[in-house]
Amino acid sequence: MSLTFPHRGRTALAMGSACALLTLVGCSNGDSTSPATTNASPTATTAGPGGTRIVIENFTFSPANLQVRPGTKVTVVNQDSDAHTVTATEDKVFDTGNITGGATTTFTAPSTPGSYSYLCTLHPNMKGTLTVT
Ligand SMILES: [Cu+2]
Repeated sequence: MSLTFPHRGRTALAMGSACALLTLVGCSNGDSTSPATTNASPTATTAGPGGTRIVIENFTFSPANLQVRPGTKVTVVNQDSDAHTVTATEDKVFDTGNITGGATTTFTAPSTPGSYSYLCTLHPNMKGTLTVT
């Protein structure tokens, strides 16, 4: 049974170094978390062109004049409780149809540059302009 004593000694040493290693690993993990969080910001900025949107609130389109690139997907958020539409005045080159209160929809901007006025067919006094450049 003479082996018992040296074995206990080694175990105590191994545990000591294991604790030191865990501390080091814990520190480096904490550092690597920060750059990952920073990377999320450029991704959100890249989504900008796709994040183009018109908000309808209090029977008003906002912004009243939205500039987009040809073929951009435009999101329309209806924050009113009434239904609204975003309908191009000329030839209905784009038309969301009825957007029920609180709903969100999308339409694709024309591929030809120009200034497109639109209105809400349910409330024709609601007007806006989509400028494609
Ligand atoms: Cu309306």
